[in-house]
Amino acid sequence: MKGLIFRCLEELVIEQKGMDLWEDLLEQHCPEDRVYISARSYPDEELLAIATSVANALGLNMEQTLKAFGTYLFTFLAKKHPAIVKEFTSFDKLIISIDDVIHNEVQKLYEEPNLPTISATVIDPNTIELIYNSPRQLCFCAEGLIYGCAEHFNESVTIEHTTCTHRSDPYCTLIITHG
Ligand code: MNH
Ligand code: ZN
Repeated sequence: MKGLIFRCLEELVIEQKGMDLWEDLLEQHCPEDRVYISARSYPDEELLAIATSVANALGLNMEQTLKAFGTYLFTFLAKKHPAIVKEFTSFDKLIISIDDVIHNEVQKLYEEPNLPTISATVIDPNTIELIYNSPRQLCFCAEGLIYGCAEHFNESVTIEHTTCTHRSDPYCTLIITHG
């Protein structure tokens, strides 16, 4: 996972719980003197280990924690890459372009990013079916990103996670109902 993602988690933890907890988490889970550089890659296990401790500190489960993190991550990414997000004038236009446009741009900007495969299909004017597939199984983070995207466009959404690799399905299906 890119340092950028760790930087976002750092910002969230410091904002919610303070610098001392972040320092403790680094000490517990990382090699000495760890500094996250946005464009560099760091082990996925490190992110998961930190996120597990964050869940404990917040008294939430992993699913809730990854959703909350994903929601925060959307705003963070929109701040770091304003030009990419500004291409889109509505929630649904952005969602159906995650793979072809957004993550395609990310491929050009970052060296060997680890991205999920996402395909989104418009079912009707208020419904999008999104298929998420990734060896990292961060589907709850994806859900959070979608909630964050909805907030960005002042839309209200509900998400039904109808298939899930965490329940042994071959991929995750998110049925998104919006505005
Ligand atoms: Mn995107 C990683 C989903 C919008 C840039 N993105 C991820 C991951 C998920 C994801 C899930 C975690 C990796 C994985 O699952 O394998 N991303 C989304 C969704 C939306 C989205 C559902 C919109 C909603 N992503 C965006 C936007 C940007 C962006 C907007 C930037 C402008 N995403 C990234 C980057 C990574 C990432 C950068 C990290 C890649 C890496 O660590 O190697
Ligand atoms: Zn899932």
